[in-house]
Amino acid sequence: MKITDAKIYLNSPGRNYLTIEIHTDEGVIGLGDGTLNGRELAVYSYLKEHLFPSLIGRDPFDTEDIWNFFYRGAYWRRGPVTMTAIGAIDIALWDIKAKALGVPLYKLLGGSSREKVLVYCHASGRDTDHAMEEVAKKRELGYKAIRIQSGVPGMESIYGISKEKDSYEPAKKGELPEEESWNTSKYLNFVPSLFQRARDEFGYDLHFLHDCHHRLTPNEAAQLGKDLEPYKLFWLEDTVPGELQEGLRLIRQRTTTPLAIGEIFNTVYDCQTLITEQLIDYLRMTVSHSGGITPMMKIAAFAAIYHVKIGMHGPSDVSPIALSACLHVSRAINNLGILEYMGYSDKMSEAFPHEIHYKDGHLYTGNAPGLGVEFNKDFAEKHPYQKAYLPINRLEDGTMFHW
Ligand code: EZ4
Ligand code: CO
Repeated sequence: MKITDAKIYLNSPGRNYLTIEIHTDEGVIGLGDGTLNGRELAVYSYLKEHLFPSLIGRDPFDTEDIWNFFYRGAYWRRGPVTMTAIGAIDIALWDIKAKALGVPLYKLLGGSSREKVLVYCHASGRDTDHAMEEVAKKRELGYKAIRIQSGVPGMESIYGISKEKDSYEPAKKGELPEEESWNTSKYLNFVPSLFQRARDEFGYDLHFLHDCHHRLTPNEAAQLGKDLEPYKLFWLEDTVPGELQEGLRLIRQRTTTPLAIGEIFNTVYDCQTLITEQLIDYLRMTVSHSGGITPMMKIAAFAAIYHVKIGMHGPSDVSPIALSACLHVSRAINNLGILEYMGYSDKMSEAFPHEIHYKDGHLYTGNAPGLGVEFNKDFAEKHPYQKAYLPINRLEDGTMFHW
C-alpha cells in the first residue's frame, strides 16, 4: 500500500477545526485532526509545506518510521505546532491501517481492556446555585464524574464560564484575543465552599473534578488542595503552569488531593519528572497535540510503570476525529483513569458523523473499522474557517497573567 495524496481542510462547524485526509493507492482514506485552538494556520502551513511532500509514496503501515522521520527529521523538535501536525498525520495513518484490516482501531493497540470508558462532563455555573443546577442536570444524564467550575464573587469573568450561552467555547471569533482579569485570593476563598455545597447536596457517590487552569503558585495550590481534601475530589487539574515540573513536588508533599496536569504538554519530556517521581495521579496529554497514537501508547506505558493513570484532554476543540483516537487508546490501555467528554453540537456531529456513543456515564467506540468517524466535506465547506483566539488574562492591576 502506498500513500498517493494528502489533503487539508480548515472548517468551522460551530468552532474551527483542521482536518486532514491521507489517500492511498488502494482507495483507503485516513482522517486526522490537527486542530490547535487559535493557532490553526500555523499547523496548516507546517503540514502542507513541510510534512505532506515527504509522505507521498510511503507505506502507511510504517507508522513508527514515518513518525520518527517527522520528529527527528525536523531537527527543531517538540512544540505544540510541530507535534499537532505530526499527530494529525499519525492519527490518519492508524485510521488507514485499521480500515485496511477491517478492524476498529483499538484492536491494533492491544485490543479491548474494557468495553466502555468512564468519562467526565462539565457543569459550569455563573454562581454556586447555578453550578448546582448544572450538576443536577448532568447527574440526570447519567454522568458519574462531573467537573465543576463556577463564577467567583467579585470577579467579572473566569475560565470555564460562558457569559452568553450554555456550552462553553473559550476561543472567541475576532482578529485579536479578548482580555479577562484575575484575582487569586477571591478564587481561593471561594472554591472550597463550592465543593462543600456540592457534597452537601449530592453526597459522595459522584466524582467531582476541578480545573484551576494554571493560575496558582505551588503554595497556593497546596493550600487549595488541603482545603478541598474533605470533599474527596477525583482530581484537581492544572494547579500551576506545567513548564516547571518541579513545582508539582511542593504541592505533592503537602496535599493528598489527587493531581492532574498535561493538556498543553506535547512530548514525554514535558512530564518525565512528573512521572518518574510520581508527582501526579493523572496525565492529561491528548493524542492529537502529543504527536499522535504512536507516542501516546508509549507515554501511557511509561506512565503505567509509575502508577500514573491517563485522563486525556477531550474538549470540543479536540474534534470527533481526535476524540475517537483518544477513546480507542483509552479502551485499549491498562492504566486508564478517565476521559474528558464535552460532547458536540449537532453541527459538529453533522460535519463529523461518528460512532462515538455516550451511555450512562461512559463512552463506547462502536465497531466500525478504523476510528469510526467520517468527514462530511460538503457540509464542512459551507462553514469556512473564521479567525478566533483564546483569551489572554491579566491581574486586576493590568499585569499580564496566565490564562
Ligand atoms: O482551556 O481546550 O480541561 N479543559 C480545558 C479546556 C482548554 C481548552 C483550550 O483550547 O482546560 O477548556
Ligand atoms: Co483543563
